[in-house]
Amino acid sequence: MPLLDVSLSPSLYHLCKQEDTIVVVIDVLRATSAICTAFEHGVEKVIPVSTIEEATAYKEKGYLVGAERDGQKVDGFDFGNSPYSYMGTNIKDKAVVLTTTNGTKAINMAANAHKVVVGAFTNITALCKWLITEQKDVVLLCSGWKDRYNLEDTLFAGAVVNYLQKNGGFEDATDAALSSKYLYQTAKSNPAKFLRNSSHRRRLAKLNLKEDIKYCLTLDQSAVIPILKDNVLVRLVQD
Ligand code: 3SL
Repeated sequence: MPLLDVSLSPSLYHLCKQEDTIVVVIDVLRATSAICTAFEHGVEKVIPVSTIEEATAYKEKGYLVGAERDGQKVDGFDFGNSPYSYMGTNIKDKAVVLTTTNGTKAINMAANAHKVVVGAFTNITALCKWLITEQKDVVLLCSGWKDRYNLEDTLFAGAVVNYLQKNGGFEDATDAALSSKYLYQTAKSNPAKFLRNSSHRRRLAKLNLKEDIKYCLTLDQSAVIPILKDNVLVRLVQD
């Protein structure tokens, strides 16, 4: 029977089973939501890089590059990390390079797992249905904030655990997975209200990014699941 686990921060990921495991990388506010949005709007691939130096090298080669640090777009790049930046026709059929404070680092950290996919509230049902068809051990990797726990990624992890346990035969779950599920069950009637005092929601609200938050908490705007192949995110093609 497959096991569900949650890495509540990147600093705990080394304790999770990684071989023969599907890792779902989560950075609800906002990196994984932005990535899902880019695929929904036709991007061909997203190259996640961890540093500004790597992003700069791609920019110099002529790539479209998004770069965010501490919630803000980094000067000199094409995009920041707002999902709204990835809705234009300028990204269609193109490769986009992306570096963000936490999300792209978590994606690269998980690169050696059996499969690495990207999850957000915006693609949650498609993601959960696919995980049920795979019947593999799953680690939900919360990107957190600079190696710290955060509420929104845990909430999403809990929503996935809740769905998989209800619909998918995933009875085995670690305490981290169960506590995420219990958190989600407390919050599910009004996730936005539940997150009102969370640190990153307040950080983004100060930067006038309330519309981004609203968008990132909206369910099922896409059925696309981005998957990592040779260190590049592409659209998962299901049989
Ligand atoms: O940490 C990240 O990767 C970002 O999602 C943070 S922010 O929402 O762009 O501030």
